[in-house]
Amino acid sequence: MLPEHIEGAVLITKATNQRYFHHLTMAQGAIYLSAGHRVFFSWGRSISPKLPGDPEIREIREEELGREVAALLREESKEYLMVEKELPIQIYQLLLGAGIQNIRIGEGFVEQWRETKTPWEIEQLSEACRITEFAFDKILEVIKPGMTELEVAAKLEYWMRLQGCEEFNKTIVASGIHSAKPHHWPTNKPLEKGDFVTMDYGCTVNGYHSDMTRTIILGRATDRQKLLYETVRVAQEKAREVLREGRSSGEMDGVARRIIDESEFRGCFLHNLGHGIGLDIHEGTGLVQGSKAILTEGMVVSIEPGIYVEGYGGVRIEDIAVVEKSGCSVLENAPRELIEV
Ligand SMILES: [Mn+2]
Repeated sequence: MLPEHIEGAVLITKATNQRYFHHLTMAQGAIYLSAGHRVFFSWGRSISPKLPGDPEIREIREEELGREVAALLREESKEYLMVEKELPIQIYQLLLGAGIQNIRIGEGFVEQWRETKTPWEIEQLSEACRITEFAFDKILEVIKPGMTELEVAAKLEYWMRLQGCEEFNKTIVASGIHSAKPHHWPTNKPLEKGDFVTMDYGCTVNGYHSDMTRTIILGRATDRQKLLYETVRVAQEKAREVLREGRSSGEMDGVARRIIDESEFRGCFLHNLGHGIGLDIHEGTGLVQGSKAILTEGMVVSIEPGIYVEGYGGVRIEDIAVVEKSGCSVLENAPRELIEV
């Protein structure tokens, strides 16, 4: 598991990086990794390993961490301890206090391992996506003019909770002119007939995030609304069709951006096409304008083009997809045709 160039031992303290190894929902501690050891030093709770291959758990008090790590380093004759750049200062002090002198910072090494998802990780992502789509089906049954953006957000979260998700993403519900803001925060504004309603939301299962956006219309769409919607839908579809291993991040962004920029909505796609996703909602390689990063099998990215017209409204359609050798597997398949309710 440890890259060969790491001859020392590694101490993992960042929460999502720890979770990559111990798979526990409620846990506090730090993980020691070396060629010979995988130990989760846990404090505050009595817990047991969750999956085969998870680290051995040693219950300690937080103050004992330095001493425990120093003892393992001595036992294994390791020359140095590699830590993450986000190492909390109180843990740094515990390490120093235990006489550990040779501490090196490893830049994003666990994040690199996390880029390529295992089949188990893809199962967790898929389950989070299933729950997210379930909530979309439910909201379509009840959404109507007069409901507020906050009520829509609360209902989406309610249905995801009942399906057993762990946490929610920051739920965005943006209606009418608010939909022209990619990151609008839901308010008490009542939905009105003729509004675009953009819902960008998701949840976690075993720590793994879904992320989905759908825009619907209340009542009948005007011709301009249809044109705007259709331009985003085609841009998203095109990007899904061409996503595969070997494409560059920037090339992917360009595929969707070109379609929007060749329409009358030129310049209205205000963000990148997508981000990597996993234990963090934004992680790893995304689909970023101008980026030369190459996509490889097992990466998971969002595909989320949008058009935002200030003072008028906007549309975004988002799914997440696993990059494969000769294509991709889209994990969310809620309807993408314009829905008028
Ligand atoms: Mn997203």
